[in-house]
Amino acid sequence: MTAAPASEIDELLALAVDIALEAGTFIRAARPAGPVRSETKSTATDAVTEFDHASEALIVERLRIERPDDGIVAEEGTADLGTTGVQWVIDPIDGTTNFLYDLPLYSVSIAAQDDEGGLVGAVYAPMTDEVFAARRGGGATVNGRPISCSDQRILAETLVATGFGYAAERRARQGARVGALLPHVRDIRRLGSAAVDLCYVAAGRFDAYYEQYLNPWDLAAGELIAREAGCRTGGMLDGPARPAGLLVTTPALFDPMRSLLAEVEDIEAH
Ligand code: LIP
Repeated sequence: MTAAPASEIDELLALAVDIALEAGTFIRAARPAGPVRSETKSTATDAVTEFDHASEALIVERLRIERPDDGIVAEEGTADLGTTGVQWVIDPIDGTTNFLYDLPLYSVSIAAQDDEGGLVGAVYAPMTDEVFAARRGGGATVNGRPISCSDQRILAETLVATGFGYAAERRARQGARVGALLPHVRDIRRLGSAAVDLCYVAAGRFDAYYEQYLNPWDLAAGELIAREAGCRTGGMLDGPARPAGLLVTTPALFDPMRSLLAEVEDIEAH
């Protein structure tokens, strides 16, 4: 497929932002105070609510109207092939556990990709009313204002975000690793939404983020936003950024962080 013209990429970005704002505003308004019912997916703590499904339905309906021949893949089951070479990758609520507990840090993550990777990305965090956005080669913004990663170069002064999988045996190893990492960095944060974590590195609010066992929709928008904000992104221990393992840092921290993660990789969970 030939690369989309700049005008079309601008339209894709405007659409991603508009739909993320609509879906995020909807779930913020629709969520009742107090507990909400949920079902479980991969484990008893991997929750999904009626609001995840409603957000995905709203997003998919908008995309099918505005971009009927594009592909769509979304967390709660939408999988349309498409014919244009543009594929939308959607997390209707990233940070579902936070949403379930009425905690403020959840987001709607919408990305469009082509055969070269990320084209546009939009992440809207409704409770902080911040929409992070980027287009390939066009830089990154929050609420329309340019953002860039921090200039942190010192590992011992690095604020690191991470997250954990839903399976107990994975969490045991992930907990051992973060414990081994802690004495070597400033501090750790675990906010509960990979998309928000990635955007916070992009905005200089974190210096680094790593996580394993994600899904494509967790990072599709945020990884592009981080790269366009000047971050370096890649696999947690090697290779390219991917759901199985992801590391995003300021340019100076990437190699030291990857080396540190490799050192603590062999920590056995006790
Ligand atoms: C979540 C990620 C988070 C990770 C959680 C979960 P979800 O996505 O955003 O970073 O630590 O385990 O995968 O399930 O809320 O869409």
